[in-house]
Amino acid sequence: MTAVPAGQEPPQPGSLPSAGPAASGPDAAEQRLLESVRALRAPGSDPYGEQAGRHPDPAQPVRPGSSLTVERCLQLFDAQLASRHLDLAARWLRARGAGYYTIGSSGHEGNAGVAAALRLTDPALLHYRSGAFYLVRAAQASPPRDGVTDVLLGLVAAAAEPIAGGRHKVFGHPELHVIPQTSTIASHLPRALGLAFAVDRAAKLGLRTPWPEDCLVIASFGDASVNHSTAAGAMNAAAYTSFQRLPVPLLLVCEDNGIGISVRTPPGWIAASQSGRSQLRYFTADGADLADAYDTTLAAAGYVRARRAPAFLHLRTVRIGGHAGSDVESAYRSPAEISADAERDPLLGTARLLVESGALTPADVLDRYEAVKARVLALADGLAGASRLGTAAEIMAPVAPRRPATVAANLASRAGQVSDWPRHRVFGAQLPEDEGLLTLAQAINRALADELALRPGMIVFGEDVARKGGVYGVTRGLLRAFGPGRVFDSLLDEQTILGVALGAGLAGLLPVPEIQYLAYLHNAADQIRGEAATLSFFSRAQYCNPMVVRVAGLAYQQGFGGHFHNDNSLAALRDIPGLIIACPARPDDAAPMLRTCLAAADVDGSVCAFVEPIALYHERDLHEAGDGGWLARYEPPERWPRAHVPVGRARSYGDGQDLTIVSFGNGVRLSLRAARTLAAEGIGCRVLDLRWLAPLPFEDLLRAAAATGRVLVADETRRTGGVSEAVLTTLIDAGFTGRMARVASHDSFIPLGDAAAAVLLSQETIEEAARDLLA
Ligand SMILES: Cc1ncc(C[n+]2csc(CCOP(=O)(O)OP(=O)(O)O)c2C)c(N)n1
Ligand SMILES: [Mg+2]
Repeated sequence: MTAVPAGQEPPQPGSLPSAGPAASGPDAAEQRLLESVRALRAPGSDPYGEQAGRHPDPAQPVRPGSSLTVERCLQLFDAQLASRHLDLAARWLRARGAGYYTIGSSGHEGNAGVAAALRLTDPALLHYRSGAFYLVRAAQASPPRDGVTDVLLGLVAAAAEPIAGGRHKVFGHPELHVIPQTSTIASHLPRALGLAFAVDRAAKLGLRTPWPEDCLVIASFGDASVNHSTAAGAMNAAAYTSFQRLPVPLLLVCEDNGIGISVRTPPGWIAASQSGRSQLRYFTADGADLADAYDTTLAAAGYVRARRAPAFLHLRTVRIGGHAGSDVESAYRSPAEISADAERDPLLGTARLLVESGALTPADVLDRYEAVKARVLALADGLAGASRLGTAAEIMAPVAPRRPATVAANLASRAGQVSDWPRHRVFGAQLPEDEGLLTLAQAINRALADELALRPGMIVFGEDVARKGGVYGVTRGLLRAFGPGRVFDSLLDEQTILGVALGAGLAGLLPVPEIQYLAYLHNAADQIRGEAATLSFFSRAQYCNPMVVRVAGLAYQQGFGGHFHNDNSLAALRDIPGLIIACPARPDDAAPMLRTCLAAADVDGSVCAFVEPIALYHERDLHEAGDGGWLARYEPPERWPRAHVPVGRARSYGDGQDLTIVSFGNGVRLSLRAARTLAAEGIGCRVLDLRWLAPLPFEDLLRAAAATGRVLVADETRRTGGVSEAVLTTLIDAGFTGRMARVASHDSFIPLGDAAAAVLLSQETIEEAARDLLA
């Protein structure tokens, strides 16, 4: 056990609040609930709450017409009570410096009915007020899990917490099929859509996923979150996909407590905005009425499961006790509003159901309440000093687990499986290795085809990739060869494209989404930064979302100008922990690097950004028109293992002794041209193509720098936040003491036409900087 930091003494058993209601003291909400329970009367009972002697059959409906039995209602009530007491325990732990999270589920415990109406094997991406849902799910497992302990371990950031291991307080567990979510509201909805799409797509492709074919995906979120563009985009994408008669078994559950922190949702807005939508069937239930929540979820889930179509379940809830422990809601809500919520307390609702059915007396309810409270608090007390993460190594272990040798072996074994016959079916009479010299675009195209043939779970999708074959023809012919099940056009929404990748990767497919231009990655960057890159971290690598995101980018396009088609900023990708960034410059690097990324995604669950320099797609020449210096042959499969380019290995050109020019992407071609000019002046250069921008090729860089003792970085990204900053600091950190300089593009956007050259790195600036450095 790690010691609790100073000032955070673990609570002593003697400091436990007593289980009696009188001791719950200042918690007005709790007092009010208990008073309301005491005032409940069973039909036919006398004014003192004595029953008329009914003991309903446990298998009977708890209310006529409901599918919820008395027995199930009692079980769910216990989960609701435990969830409420977890919220109280969270505040108690926090007050004692032993807990770190107080956003609770109070008022939302109706989601116990949602969980009960679904299957354990329905993957769930949950709102942060899902305590009762989680506890019900935990009880569904065989053997059942103690969900209370799981949640408490999360509250105290214990290393033993089953999903995030103390990295965050999230709901998640692989055995419960609960996938952990980030705190970014609505950001899980594109993934949820992608997962719903992928479970059916995988089945269609004859592939297994961790979930049964008739599963549905449940994603829950709050009412304020509905207005987020991420939610709007995901719901639109679900409806759009379903409109095309493609299966989308997605149950969207909006837990509408009428408020987002302090901002009221206009009363009626959720129903007004979501009911009657085409392709998104609307259901609504009273979250304070467990039987209604259960019955309505059964109906909604039945619809989604049978029709494989999305539905929106509007669960009307309340919020009890403020947004979080630190939130003083009386500052922005009137006492009348707070009381109105208390009257709709779901615990009171379930107590009423059970009392009215004759299953419990008010006194029984109070006993149950206290018994659960005592159990939860005793557990909280026991876990308050649980061991936490300590070292950076412990914390970072699941960021992006890497096994380079296994990646190489995976690649080699795939190469060993290649046989000519299916390749001829894909490529026709002429195999790519017999085509002669290829461009970068052609090499990527051929590698995609070979890999699609070898990896049955690989899917290629994005805007214009299928029928058109990509804006630059990189995916041409893939639709014809592999069919629309594996190569398809997406709707025009980068967030959805990445969401489909997130869900497909989670489902075990190998998604290769294309982002049409680097500039358009930026409007969906959170799906990589906040979602894709963090899943392994927040799940202790129990979940991963492998993907290779192809991004056409960088500058120097002839004829298609302006910033958005020539975006040269990679800063938003470069600082993402664990992300692999590949940037091939030449055809003979692009194909093996793509293979490495796919193998890494397959083997390690890696998230890879494969940045393709548009200006080099169709480039043929290096020095003179017609020299064919930028073309290369495609390696036949038997040579793939030998041609393997591991992540983080650079490529070196030349053996000049005066200067090492470090570059990547378009800069490699500019640098090679500059090196020739400089050679004519008697300056011997070698050029190092980094090839991988994350992780940077540390050892190759140091070796190349040491070879000449002088380094010039030629960086086509911006001076600020660009790659050159990382290269130079890497050299300094490593103790390199030789001369260093850099040339980069300006901190500007790219203008239209020839003016672009004024702000971009050029061959001439590289040459001048080299002369200066050597002067
Ligand atoms: C994208 C984003 N913006 C802001 C926040 C901060 N934030 C956390 S919860 C919240 C309100 C959410 O309200 P709602 O969706 O109604 O859920 P509730 O908390 O009421 O259950 C906000 C603004 C966030 N987590 N994510
Ligand atoms: Mg809300």
